[in-house]
Amino acid sequence: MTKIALVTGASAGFGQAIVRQLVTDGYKVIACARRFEKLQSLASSLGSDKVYPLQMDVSVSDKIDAALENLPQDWQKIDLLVNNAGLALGLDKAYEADFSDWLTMINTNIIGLTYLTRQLLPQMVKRNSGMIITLGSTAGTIPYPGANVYGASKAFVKQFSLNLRADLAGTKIRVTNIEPGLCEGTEFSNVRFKGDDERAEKLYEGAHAITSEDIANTVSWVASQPEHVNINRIEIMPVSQTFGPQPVYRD
Ligand code: 8X3
Repeated sequence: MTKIALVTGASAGFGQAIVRQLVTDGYKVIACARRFEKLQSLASSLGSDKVYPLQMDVSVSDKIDAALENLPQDWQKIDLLVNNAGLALGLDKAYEADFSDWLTMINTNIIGLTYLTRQLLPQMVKRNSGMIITLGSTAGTIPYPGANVYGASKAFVKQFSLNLRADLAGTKIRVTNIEPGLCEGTEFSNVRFKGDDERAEKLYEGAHAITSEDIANTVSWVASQPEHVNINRIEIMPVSQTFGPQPVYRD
C-alpha cells in the first residue's frame, strides 16, 4: 500500500523540498500551505496522483478543520505528518520587538502545529501506526540575541515532540524533531527581515549554509528507518556554524 504523507508549509523552502523527496521515496503527499497556486504547480510538476494540493492556514484552527474535511476519502489515511510550517519574525531585542510578531509566531509555530497534530494523532493511534516529524530549530536549544519568542516556540516544538513519544509509549507511532541551524535558499530570512532581501542575502554570504535538500534528505532518512527505530532528535548545522563563547559584560 502506498503511504500517504501530509506536509505543511509546502509551497516553498523545506516543505517543498520535503514533498519532492517523499514523492521520490514513493509516498503520495498532501501538500498544505496558504498559497494554493504554488501547491497546484508543484502537483502538476510531480503528478496529481502523487501530490494533493490542500489549501491550509495552520494558524487558524477552523481552517485546519475545513481543509481536512475537504480531503478525498482515499487521501484520508495519513501515515506521515511533517509539521514543517513555521516562521521567525524580527530579530529585535525582547524589549523592542513587535508583540504582534510574537503572536503570529505563537499562532503558527505552536498553536497551529499542536492543533493539527491533535487532529491527526487519533487516527494513527487507532491504526497503531504512523510517524510525526516536526521541524524545530537549533534556536530551540541554543539561545541567541533576538531569538526570544522564535527560539522559545522551537523549544516548545522540541519538548512537545519528545512528550508525544512519552504519551505514545506502547504504540508503534514514531516521533522525531529535526533541528536545523543556518539554512539558505528558503524564504525564512526574507520573511524574518520583512522583505529586506539584502539583509537576508548578507546573512548567507560565504556561509555555505545547509539547504532545503539537506533537510529533505534528513526527513527521508528518518522516515526510512526500520519500524523498531525511533530517532528522537536530530540537530543539524552547516560546518561553517558552531558554538560561541558565553559573553561576560564587565563594569
Ligand atoms: C533557523 C535557525 O539560527 O536562524 O531556525 O535561528 S536560526
